[in-house]
Amino acid sequence: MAKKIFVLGGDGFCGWPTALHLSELGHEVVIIDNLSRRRIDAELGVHSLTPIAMVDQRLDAWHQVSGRTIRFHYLDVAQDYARLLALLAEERPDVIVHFAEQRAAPYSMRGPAEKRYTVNNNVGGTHNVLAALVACDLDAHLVHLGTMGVYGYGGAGFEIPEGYLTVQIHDDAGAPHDWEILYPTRPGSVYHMTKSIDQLLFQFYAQNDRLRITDLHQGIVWGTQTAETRRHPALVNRFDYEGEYGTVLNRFLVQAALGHPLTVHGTGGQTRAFLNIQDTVRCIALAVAHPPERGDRVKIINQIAESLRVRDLARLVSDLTGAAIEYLPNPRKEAAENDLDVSNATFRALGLDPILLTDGLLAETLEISARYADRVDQRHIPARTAWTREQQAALDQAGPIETIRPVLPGVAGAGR
Ligand code: NAD
Ligand code: USQ
Repeated sequence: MAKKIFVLGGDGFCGWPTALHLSELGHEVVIIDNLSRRRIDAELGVHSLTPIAMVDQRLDAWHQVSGRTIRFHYLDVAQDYARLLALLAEERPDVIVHFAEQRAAPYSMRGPAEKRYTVNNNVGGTHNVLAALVACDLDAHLVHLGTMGVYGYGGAGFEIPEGYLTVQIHDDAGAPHDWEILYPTRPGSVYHMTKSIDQLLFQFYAQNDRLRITDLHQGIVWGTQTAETRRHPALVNRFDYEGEYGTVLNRFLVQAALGHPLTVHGTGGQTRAFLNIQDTVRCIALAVAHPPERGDRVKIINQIAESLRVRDLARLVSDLTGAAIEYLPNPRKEAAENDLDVSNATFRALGLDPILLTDGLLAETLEISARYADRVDQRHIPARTAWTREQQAALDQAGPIETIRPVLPGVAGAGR
């Protein structure tokens, strides 16, 4: 059934292809975004690897290729509560997909200004949405993008469940009681901490106001294009490659295309969960189609395809391209080695057959990396933000990494 869907943060890396996919499925999509991500690029002096069009050009191109209309509202969900409330009250969407947060862990650790911005923006924005839903008595399904990082990547020898953990407590008389609690959070950055706080906000509003909420604990998204963004050059998705917003696999692919050594932090023993962007949009469509009932607890779903160690990822990319691998001082405070076994039972049961790294799409992302290699500013490749003063000193001493050699000779941009 076609629904009216607000996509908060619909100009971003996950939000844009999701808005297109939901529109393609026949839903009425309205994007809400304050374009802060584009402004942060300007602040950092970088831009997306891919040349992303302005919002109105994107929407025109979508109308041209699909005949469908997506509307756009320029609005800051964290700062402009009154307009958010008015818009919800007037439009009364069936679903709100909420991507509108500052999502880079390194950016959130740059300094007090970025820490405060990340907390105020993410927690304030999420709470505004919840308060507004109650204020205008709107029973919309809120689908929020959370993160695997709330679990803390613990390798305790068991599969991390989907959001809840059954624990046994003994009362004063010694009798055991089973309790289901939110899985204890252990965020590793200010950004990840905001997602932990979001979880508590959701728990409260689901319990107190019977809001229908799905929280998707997503792993690291890789790739850039989806079936819809491939349909016109002006629909191309953004691609972050630099040290603040670039995520590890996409960074490795760009580095390989440039002949830059792959920047492994520490031993590369960190295990993380990964998901292709095409599966992000599929999962969100599945979550939209399967809302919780009013009065249900928050539905928490892990949105991941597979787990890998960073050094194995580097080896995979190196085997494919011949790229050199460089082990660097780790700028982050994180376990040097961890296991990560995560359940993705819900999406699998709903029919998701996730794309794996071995399925051939790495080559497409590599091709895009090579095609736009001219646009890379190599000064922005190294990670420059450390988690602690001591790590910052070590990082500053390490200096810039030199480019070693081209690995894709003959491809435009290789070897710069
Ligand atoms: P992104 O930065 O590309 O997109 C976020 C969008 O939200 C941007 O367009 C930005 O302008 C907008 N936005 C931010 N604050 C806003 C505000 N106050 N009001 C209105 N718009 C605002 O990030 P992304 O990679 O698309 O991530 C989207 C969501 O998915 C985030 O919540 C992130 O935490 C989560 N997530 C992302 C990944 C990943 O690998 N990219 C993985 C797991 C979870
Ligand atoms: N890493 C490297 N080399 C690099 C970049 C990163 O070794 O050049 C390492 C990091 O130290 C870390 C791992 O790779 O151990 C992942 O880093 P990342 O930057 O790819 O991902 P992260 O900071 O965890 O954040 C990203 C998204 C965030 C999302 C999260 C999902 O930016 O929005 O919430 O992935 S998850 O990691 O599953 O929590």
